[in-house]
Amino acid sequence: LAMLRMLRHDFFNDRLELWYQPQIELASQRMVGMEALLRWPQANGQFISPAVFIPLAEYSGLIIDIGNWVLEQACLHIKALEKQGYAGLRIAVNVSMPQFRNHGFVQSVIDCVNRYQVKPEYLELEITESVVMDEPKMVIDALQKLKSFGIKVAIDDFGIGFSSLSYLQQLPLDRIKIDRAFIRDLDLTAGEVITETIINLGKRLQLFTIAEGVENKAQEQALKLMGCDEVQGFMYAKPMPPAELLHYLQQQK
Ligand code: G
Ligand code: G
Ligand code: MN
Ligand code: NA
Repeated sequence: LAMLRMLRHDFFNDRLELWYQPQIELASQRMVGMEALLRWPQANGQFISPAVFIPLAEYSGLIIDIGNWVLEQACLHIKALEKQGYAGLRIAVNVSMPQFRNHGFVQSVIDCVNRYQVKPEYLELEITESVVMDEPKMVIDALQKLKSFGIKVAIDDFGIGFSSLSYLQQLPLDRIKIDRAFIRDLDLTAGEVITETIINLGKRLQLFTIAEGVENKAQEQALKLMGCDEVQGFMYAKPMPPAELLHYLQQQK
């Protein structure tokens, strides 16, 4: 648990960073939003992956404080971008199960949006299938409240979990994020069929679709033909700190 102690220490000493990865609308090729991704820098210049420390934070309960900080940073970042002439960009924030379980989660999200006077539709929450399946009723209830306030909801890593498709109708979703495993395998029949099926499912349910992990032109072209709405991946941009993101936006002009 040495790592947890370090994480707690670094978090309370303001050493976690929130980076942003652009999300691009395929039709216009314009950046329309970004995903916020935690980074934990180490003294040696390396980073410990969130895939490693988020589970620790979840198990210890630290994720509640970290999650609130992430939401706050995201709201501050939306406002900062607005002031710099980039209004209308959406920020997607990953939310994990203990945050939903925490009493007052819904209100704390709404308070955060109000405190920073962010348009609620510019904030999107990303939840995974496992969060939904863990406690469907509670999660659906919480999401409905957030949705009626105007906050957007995306289902993350879609297709690799064990969700029942019936929940897709009950969830107040706006967007499906197609897991990058299917995009990686787009050149194989299985990847192609699954990706196309998810995009068509989105169309029938009137949900936007975004493909994760897009790394090359062939994948982009295939997704365009299938009618996918948005893309995110190393081909466009890697996750980057706020100053670098601003630079990226300036170059897009
Ligand atoms: O950025 P990277 O690929 O290293 O992220 C690895 C995992 O960590 C992803 O599944 C991502 O959803 C998760 N993650 C990154 N930032 C956050 C965060 O702020 N909150 C939560 N709950 N998960 C995050
Ligand atoms: O699980 P989630 O979708 O929240 O995780 C997003 C993670 O995917 C981030 O850690 C990010 O670094 C990673 N990622 C983003 N774009 C690409 C990509 O094009 N290829 C690969 N392999 N990973 C990516
Ligand atoms: Mn995500
Ligand atoms: Na994902």
